[in-house]
Amino acid sequence: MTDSAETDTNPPEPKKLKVTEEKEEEKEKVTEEEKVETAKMEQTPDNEWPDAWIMPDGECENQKAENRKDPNEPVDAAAMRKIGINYWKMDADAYAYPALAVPWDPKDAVDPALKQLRDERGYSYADIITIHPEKLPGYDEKVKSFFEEHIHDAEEIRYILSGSGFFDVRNEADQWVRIHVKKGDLMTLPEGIYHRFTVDEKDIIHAMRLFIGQPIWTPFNRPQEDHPSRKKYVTEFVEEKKE
Ligand code: KMT
Repeated sequence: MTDSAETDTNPPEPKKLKVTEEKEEEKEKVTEEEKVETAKMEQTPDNEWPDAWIMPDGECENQKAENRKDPNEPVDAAAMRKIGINYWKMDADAYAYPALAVPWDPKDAVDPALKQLRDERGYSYADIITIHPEKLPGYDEKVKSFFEEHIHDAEEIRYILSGSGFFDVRNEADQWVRIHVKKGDLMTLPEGIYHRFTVDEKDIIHAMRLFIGQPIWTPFNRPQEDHPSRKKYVTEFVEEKKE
């Protein structure tokens, strides 16, 4: 028997085997860690999405009131997702934010969940707004203009730090869906969706507004059927989702 044959048939030394096993374990551990790092931040389970309902047809007398139908017609998370809404419940109690900061660099985010969303979705700008008669110059005109039906040529991202308000979005049947946002709600509206915003009767909301790149706040008031962002929205969420 040659030396090499002897080596081939000999069982591997226990020490070496242990080293190999440890390496394998290490490899598995790294892969698991990598998986955690690359896992996308899951949206919040359906039963924790904000309360939403169909509004009655026609103008509303008081935009800050709930404006529900009688009987109420609730809108669930699946229906909101279908028209392009994304939603994450955040921990707004654990971190403090100023009442007003323009701009606020999302690189300064200390909340790991906010950091993850920022990195995954490319948010590179943020500011903080407080809508309240004593905190927002030109409050009355601003509240009126937020409530004009409009679209944007970019995603709208709002993280509610405190207070509450209503985002109204048009569904595929062109009805108003009223979404009651509150502290901890981080919601995105897709580019091109018809929408509007109002504070509720508590008259105060404190929110972070995030943006990919330089912010463009320009609202394009309805009708905007020929606007490229509207066309994109209709193709993606109205025509494709028709059953
Ligand atoms: C805006 O563009 O400033 C708004 O959407 C106002 C509402 S922020 C909760």
